[in-house]
Amino acid sequence: MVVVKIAFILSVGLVGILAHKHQSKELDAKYNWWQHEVFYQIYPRSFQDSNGDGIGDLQGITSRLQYFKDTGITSVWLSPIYESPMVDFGYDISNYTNIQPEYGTLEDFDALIAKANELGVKVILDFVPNHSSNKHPWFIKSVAREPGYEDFYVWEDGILLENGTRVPPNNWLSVFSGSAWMWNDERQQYYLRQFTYGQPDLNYRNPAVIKAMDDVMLFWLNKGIAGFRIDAIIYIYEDAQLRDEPPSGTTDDPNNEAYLSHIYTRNQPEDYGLLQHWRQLLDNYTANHDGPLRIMMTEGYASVSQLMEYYEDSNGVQGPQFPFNFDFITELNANSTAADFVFYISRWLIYMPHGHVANWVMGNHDNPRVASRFGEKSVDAMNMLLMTLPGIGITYNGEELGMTDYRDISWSDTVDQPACEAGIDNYKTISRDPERTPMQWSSDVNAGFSSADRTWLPVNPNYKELNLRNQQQARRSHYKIYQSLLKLRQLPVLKNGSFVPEVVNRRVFAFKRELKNEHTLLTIVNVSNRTELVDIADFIEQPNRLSVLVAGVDSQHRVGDRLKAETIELAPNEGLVIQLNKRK
Ligand SMILES: *[C@@H]1O[C@H](CO)[C@@H](O)[C@H](O)[C@H]1NC(C)=O
Ligand SMILES: *[C@@H]1O[C@H](CO)[C@@H](O)[C@H](O)[C@H]1NC(C)=O
Ligand SMILES: *[C@@H]1O[C@H](CO)[C@@H](O)[C@H](O)[C@H]1NC(C)=O
Ligand SMILES: *[C@@H]1O[C@H](CO)[C@@H](O)[C@H](O)[C@H]1NC(C)=O
Ligand SMILES: *[C@@H]1O[C@H](CO)[C@@H](O)[C@H](O)[C@H]1NC(C)=O
Ligand SMILES: *[C@@H]1O[C@H](CO)[C@@H](O)[C@H](O)[C@H]1NC(C)=O
Ligand SMILES: CC(=O)N[C@H]1CO[C@H](CO)[C@@H](O)[C@@H]1O
Ligand SMILES: CC(=O)N[C@H]1CO[C@H](CO)[C@@H](O)[C@@H]1O
Repeated sequence: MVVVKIAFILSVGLVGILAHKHQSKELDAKYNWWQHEVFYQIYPRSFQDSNGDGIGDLQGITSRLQYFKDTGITSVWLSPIYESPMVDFGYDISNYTNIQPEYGTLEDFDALIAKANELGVKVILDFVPNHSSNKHPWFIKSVAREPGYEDFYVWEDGILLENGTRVPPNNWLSVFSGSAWMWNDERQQYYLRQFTYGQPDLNYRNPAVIKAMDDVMLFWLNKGIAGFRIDAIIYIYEDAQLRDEPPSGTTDDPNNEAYLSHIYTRNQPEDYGLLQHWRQLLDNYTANHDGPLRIMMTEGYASVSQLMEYYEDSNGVQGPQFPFNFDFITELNANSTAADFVFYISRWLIYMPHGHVANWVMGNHDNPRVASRFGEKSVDAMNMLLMTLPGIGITYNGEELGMTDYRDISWSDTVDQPACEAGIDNYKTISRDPERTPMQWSSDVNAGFSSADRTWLPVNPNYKELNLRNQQQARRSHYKIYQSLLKLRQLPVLKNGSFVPEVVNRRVFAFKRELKNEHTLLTIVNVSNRTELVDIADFIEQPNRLSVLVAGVDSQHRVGDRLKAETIELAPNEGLVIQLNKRK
């Protein structure tokens, strides 16, 4: 038996520069509310349509807020709802302080916040600072060199060759293929765009841009949100000297972004400084207003050491409360061994600077769903991990039901921009549409999502069986297990307990959560497709009575069952949460 034992003593509750001066419960609730939250990601376009146009909207979300209260979710984050030409479904913004008309109005947003407050649900908004839409008035004014806006974007003359041809200033590539520089005839200059031509990069070396974006943040803070999820943070700054990037050696296609090693266009040191500035803005806002600590979480696919710098830099300057941990998406999959799981889970906890809080992202709108990545049988086990690991859990809408990707969307129904650009022969493997199909509420028409004849993306045909209402009525279901796990999270041992993992064998791993004077909890997962009989007596160390707290839908075990540490039988893909009752 391989025994890896690492104890992490979590100082949850002591975190937060403002918090530890104060002791009272109220202040703890104000400053530390987020440290053990489950944040639920709503993809607004697919959540609930209220007006029958086939597209989800704000009134739809408001009408479903009770669902969160019933489920035990107290925080949600919304993908972009701002005015946008929708080339990239809202990640191309033409007005940062207005609502996309098909989603509703600012009044609808106020109503959403009012209802959410009433139900005790906090709302986090997506913030997309890396670029605006080319339809944004700022860009139009910048093209026209209107005073004050000349340098809102990154403009360059490029290089005039001897034969009279003009070429971009350097070799930087767009994430979506080709040069990152786009010629603008009117201004007679190139602008930088790391994504589509319709998404020009804002120039954060211009203080006026920073001021404008601060104002955007304050606008939404004043509407009562609890913070921001910051999109694509690694792309914000580029090298000021515009140096060429070296070839990466991984592909021969000079138009493919992977052709270059992105040392001058991603993860630049200035990115951290901007986040620290926003952190100060949010902390200042909290200090001067009632309500909870306004928080910030960041999206950035980067190395673990780069991500840790976001929590705080080497001088201890604080950045976002947490950078998303995507290891369950990028490092682990259906082929991972028990050791892989323990390794990646532990890695985050080992690297994380002292006094910070871990987080676990199980899915999002850019990646295949859990059921499709790990297998449908693994849904409950993955939710058990999400809920019993130390720190914060992040759930993408539909994962509480074990929704699956709808991979068979036809070419004519495909709307995801990169998939459309890939063409009819290649779209299926890269399309993000399969994980963005409408929420499956019931077996009613369009899964209860919309009354339209046609929805913006087709509903997954498996909705007749796989839907919330069925799962609420069933005796056992993914949803009910998810709900019971949320209840379990109230236990002090899951809030504050230490974390001790163990690789039981190649296919089974477990971890204990321990806290003085509390019963220890143990989560155990079989990551293989065969039945396992394991002996964890050594891991438990002392004589204990083992009783099942949570079991999966297909499990032979029932809640309350007693187990013997020497002979725990786990079905393929099975996970269990077990309570260890100390024998007196
Ligand atoms: C964005 O929309 C709001 C509300 O309609 C409007 O008042 C504001 O002027 C717009 N901002 C810009 C930069 O166009
Ligand atoms: C000028 O030179 C560049 C680089 O050698 C070449 O790509 C381009 O086609 C030339 N333009 C003309 C008009 O000859
Ligand atoms: C926050 O407040 C501090 C002190 O009151 C001030 O120095 C700082 O500039 C403020 N930062 C922001 C981003 O508002
Ligand atoms: C898992 O392994 C199988 C067999 O080697 C392979 O076909 C499949 O692509 C792998 N899946 C992942 C997600 O790596
Ligand atoms: C967790 O620890 C913090 C700080 O040590 C403490 O204030 C809090 O009461 C503890 N919570 C529980 C549920 O034990
Ligand atoms: C389990 O997975 C292995 C390797 O992927 C495969 O060869 C085997 O057929 C599977 N067994 C079952 C019972 O599904
Ligand atoms: C990580 C990443 O690329 N995030 C977003 C950045 O902006 C582009 C363009 O809008 C989006 O497609 C990405 O999802
Ligand atoms: C939770 C988990 O990782 N389950 C895995 C169990 O084994 C099967 C088959 O190898 C995988 O598909 C699951 O992902």
